[in-house]
Amino acid sequence: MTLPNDHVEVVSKVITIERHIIEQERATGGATGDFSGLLRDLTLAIKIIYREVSRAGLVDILGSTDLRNIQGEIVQKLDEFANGVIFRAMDHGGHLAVMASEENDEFIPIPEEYPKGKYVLCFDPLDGSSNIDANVSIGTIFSVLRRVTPAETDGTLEDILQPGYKQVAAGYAIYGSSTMLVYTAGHGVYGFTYDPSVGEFLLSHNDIHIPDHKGIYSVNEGNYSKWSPAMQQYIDWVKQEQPEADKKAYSLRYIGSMVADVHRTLLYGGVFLYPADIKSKRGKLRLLYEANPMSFIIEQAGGKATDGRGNRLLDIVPTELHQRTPLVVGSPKNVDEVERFLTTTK
Ligand code: AHM
Ligand code: MG
Repeated sequence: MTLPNDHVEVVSKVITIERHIIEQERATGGATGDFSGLLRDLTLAIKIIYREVSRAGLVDILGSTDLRNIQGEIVQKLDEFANGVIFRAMDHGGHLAVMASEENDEFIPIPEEYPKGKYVLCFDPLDGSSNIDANVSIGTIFSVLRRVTPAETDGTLEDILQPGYKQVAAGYAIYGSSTMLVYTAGHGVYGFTYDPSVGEFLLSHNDIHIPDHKGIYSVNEGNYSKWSPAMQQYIDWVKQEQPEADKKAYSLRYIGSMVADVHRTLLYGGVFLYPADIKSKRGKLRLLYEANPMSFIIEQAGGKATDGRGNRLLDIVPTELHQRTPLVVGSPKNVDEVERFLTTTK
């Protein structure tokens, strides 16, 4: 079997994501089936989103929300569609106390008629959706926390505003040349590739480890003039011939779709950055729906995730639902290099 790199183990058995989750739950003890039930519901939502994303070029569902389809019904934008699918797949299973989505201004309560569970789900239903028209990979990102308010009551903002190190699971689906689901429940990172002919996500990337270092940087360099001098100096430095290895300058890879940029970084190594700048003083990406889940995955794969100012992203205590944060994630040595510039250069 050809592997994307030598950091991913060969998988010889056919293992569905559902079976993998159940086995992991058993191996780590305390399995009630609740958590595997939650991820099963979420996997179903992801399959439905995949189906619509893969049809996006065929049917006229792109563009503004007031387009009408052939039946004269109002057509939804794909990110709103994805948001609705996740809500409808997750609201009645009895696993969740409350949800929060990048698409909703307020948190999303579980409807009155359904039981309230012990978990909290934060998600970005379709990240990078501005790229859909160009067939660029986009994705769904999710983060699962344990509730902190009393069992069986309605979940509150307090359940959602927890630091990332409290996550019990996180993952993303990437809708690309193939569709993959990558997740961690705190015991390593596993990747599953969707086989549309059987309708299942099958384990393809067992126990993913990010390379220690790679000469790749990934950032929107169009923001250069708005960055701090320290950030500019780091970027100037990666473009110089490096004293070690093959002496080459770093390669730039930037897709502009976080799921795709982080996925590549996870498999090939390097660093993905979205720093603060003079216009966006707290960066662009959201802590709860983007930074925390990706940081959990990157750390579980042996990487690092910081805000570029010496702070581990997973330690940040959120104060707002849509809080943004500067972000530096990737191979541990690459992140250290960035930190060295950002914390010591004037
Ligand atoms: P979105 O949540 O509105 O899709 O925005 C998030 C996206 C990320 O996927 C990506 O990393 C970033 O925005 C790209 O931003 P920019 O266009 O400024 O480079
Ligand atoms: Mg997003």
